[in-house]
Amino acid sequence: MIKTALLSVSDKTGVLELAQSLHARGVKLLSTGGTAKLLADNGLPVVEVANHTGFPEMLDGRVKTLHPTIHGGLLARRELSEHMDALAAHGIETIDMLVVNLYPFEATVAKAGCTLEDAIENIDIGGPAMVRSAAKNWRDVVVLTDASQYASVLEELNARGDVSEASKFKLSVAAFNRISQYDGAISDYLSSIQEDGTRALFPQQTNGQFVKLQDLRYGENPHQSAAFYRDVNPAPGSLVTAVQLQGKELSYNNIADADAAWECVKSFDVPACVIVKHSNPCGVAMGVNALEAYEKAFKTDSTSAFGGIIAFNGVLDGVAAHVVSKQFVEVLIATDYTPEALEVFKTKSNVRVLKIALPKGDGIGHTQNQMDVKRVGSGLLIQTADCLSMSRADLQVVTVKQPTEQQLDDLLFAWKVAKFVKSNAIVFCAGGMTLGVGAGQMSRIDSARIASIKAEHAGLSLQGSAVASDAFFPFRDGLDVVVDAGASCVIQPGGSMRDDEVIAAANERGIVMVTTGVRHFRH
Ligand code: 93A
Repeated sequence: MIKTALLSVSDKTGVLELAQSLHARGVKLLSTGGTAKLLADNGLPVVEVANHTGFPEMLDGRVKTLHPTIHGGLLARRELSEHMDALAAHGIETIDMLVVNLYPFEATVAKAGCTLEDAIENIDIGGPAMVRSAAKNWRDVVVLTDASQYASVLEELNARGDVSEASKFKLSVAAFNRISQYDGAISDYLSSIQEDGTRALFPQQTNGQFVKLQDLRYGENPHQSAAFYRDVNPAPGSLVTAVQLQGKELSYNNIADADAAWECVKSFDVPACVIVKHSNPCGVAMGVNALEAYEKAFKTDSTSAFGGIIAFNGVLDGVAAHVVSKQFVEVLIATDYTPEALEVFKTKSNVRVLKIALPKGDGIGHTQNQMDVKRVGSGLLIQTADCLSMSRADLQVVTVKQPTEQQLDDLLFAWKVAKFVKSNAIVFCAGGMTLGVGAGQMSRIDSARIASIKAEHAGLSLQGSAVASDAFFPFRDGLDVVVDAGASCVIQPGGSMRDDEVIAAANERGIVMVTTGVRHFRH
């Protein structure tokens, strides 16, 4: 039975409605300054913690609830007579429900210009102390640490007059998770403050704040166990925000490939389609609509597209869905589907259909501000995500021959795709579609050979095509391979010791070469 509840929240969302329902059930309300004021202003009878403990809030509110009357009331085990006798001896009442959300530390330090003093003042001490007391004593105390929990607890109270043991345990676990997250954020922030007072991009320690989304059936291979986690605060428009509308459970490889496809397709600001196999794009194209983009992307490498992951950066309509459904597809991603499109895939119940909203704002671009993490032995490599994009103004023409408008468009398209292809990457393109993709080879010349062989197998002409190389050509041999195959222009970072030799070769072969000054290794 819940007789007394203590409410102390920084984020006041939903707390008034919760308090009203508790009051209607005859629950006595205790509360701290700001929360008490809100409840009292709305006509609820509420006892201020200061009156309850007989001790005023002090030190600018730093000491509000840190009092034996509060912690005794939360920690006493109701079934132990010694505990209850101790409470009685000191005139302490039990507190059966605790509703707390903490000073907004994370939001404060996320603000530009946050000073160390701002951050420190937003470290909640009394809130986490109460949460820990209540969560430790979970059999006797219901602990709510997030507004999203109010509705289900009220529902349970209304239905059965009490909160079940299972729910109380879950809430306790959620409470300790929240405290660990909170402390993690504090320790990450403080560890990032450098000697000169500025904040390092990478903290001295990292508490890897992730939330488990699901266990996976297995990992990359069936003998490996696996699970899927998301960041506590996922970037808008990232894969973890996807809603699965139908189909089998996503596998480890599905998720990895879906991420590669989605990140690539998201980087286009016109209708585009990306088909991924084994984390490499095997077909990428732009079109007037989803259908045209898909048909062009499929043409690049229809063999590899079998069983692929297909992503669109817009809504998939019935016509396009009908054409896509003719191929074997593992995962389909779009920003949305028309009812006709969904109808098409209903009959193919194995196809995993995902819907992901593009991030608001410009709506395009690589997921920003994400850290890229790679496990090495017992260590961790962390880097900022490769989210650099390139425009015409960034390009430098290094050959005698100057590019046409069409060639510049093709080169920028090829460059955009190359960024998402495993190194060494060589990508032939023309007319807004890939013609041949050479990925993941240990030598650039082999990637070039593979890309041209694949175009030939697909029956695509490379005459006049544009080629992107994700890093510089160390020798002229790789360049000769792509020009022999028909390329008329090349985009590459430049910066090789033998740039002169490579540029001379481009001039000798009569092609256009532009350099970007940046490379896009991807491993
Ligand atoms: O300053 S504190 O660390 N010291 C306390 O004793 C204390 N008790 C509750 N912060 C404390 N709180 C926090 O106050 C709660 O966690 C909550 O976030 C906030 C609610 O304050 P108010 O009701 O005055 O708006």
